Amino acid sequence: MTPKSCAPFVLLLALGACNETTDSGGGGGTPTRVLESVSGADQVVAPGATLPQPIVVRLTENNLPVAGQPVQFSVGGGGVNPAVTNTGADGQASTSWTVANVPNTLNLLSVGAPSAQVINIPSFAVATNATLVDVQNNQFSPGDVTVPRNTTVVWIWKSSARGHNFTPDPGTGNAAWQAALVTTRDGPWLATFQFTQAGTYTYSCTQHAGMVGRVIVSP
Ligand SMILES: [Cu+2]
Repeated sequence: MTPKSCAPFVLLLALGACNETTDSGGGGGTPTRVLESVSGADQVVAPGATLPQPIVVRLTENNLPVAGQPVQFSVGGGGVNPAVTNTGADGQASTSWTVANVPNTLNLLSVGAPSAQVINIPSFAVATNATLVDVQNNQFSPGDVTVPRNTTVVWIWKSSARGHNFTPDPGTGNAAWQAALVTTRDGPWLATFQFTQAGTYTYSCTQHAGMVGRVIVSP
């Protein structure tokens, strides 16, 4: 199928546009189907672990399930089982995802199906000795954490997180802490900081009044 934007007299431009369309579609051409995440996104696990819940996606066309289509799951590290499976009568397909053994990382599972745009489903691999803070619902949760020195704190923006930043309060901590700033973004995202010096570290999201947090590092 040729998108309307691919007029023959602007061949180079058209090729670029066509390639983009092809890249984003599982089977090439203009996406006519919708591939969406049903469940299993945003799980937080230990590095190298298999997610406790399967990843479930659904393929639809005009809001009706599309059965018998190959869905392909792929990851940069770790693995999936199965990597390819057909959609069922409900249009759904699922896989089991084992994340790479890399601590404190955001992982993305790429999912494709014929004539549908590729989607990315996130999970988070967090070291068992790290401290987790959720960035959601216009708050850092928990807002206050107290940790021993050398602890790594991991802030997670899940898929539903919208428009939050991470801004160390000016004049607090050291240069590394000030540089830990994360500009305003939607989830999924992940930020980490290892606290090597005792003290109280304060920060906020400048987009939302009262969205503040503290890390108290014991001597
Ligand atoms: Cu915010």
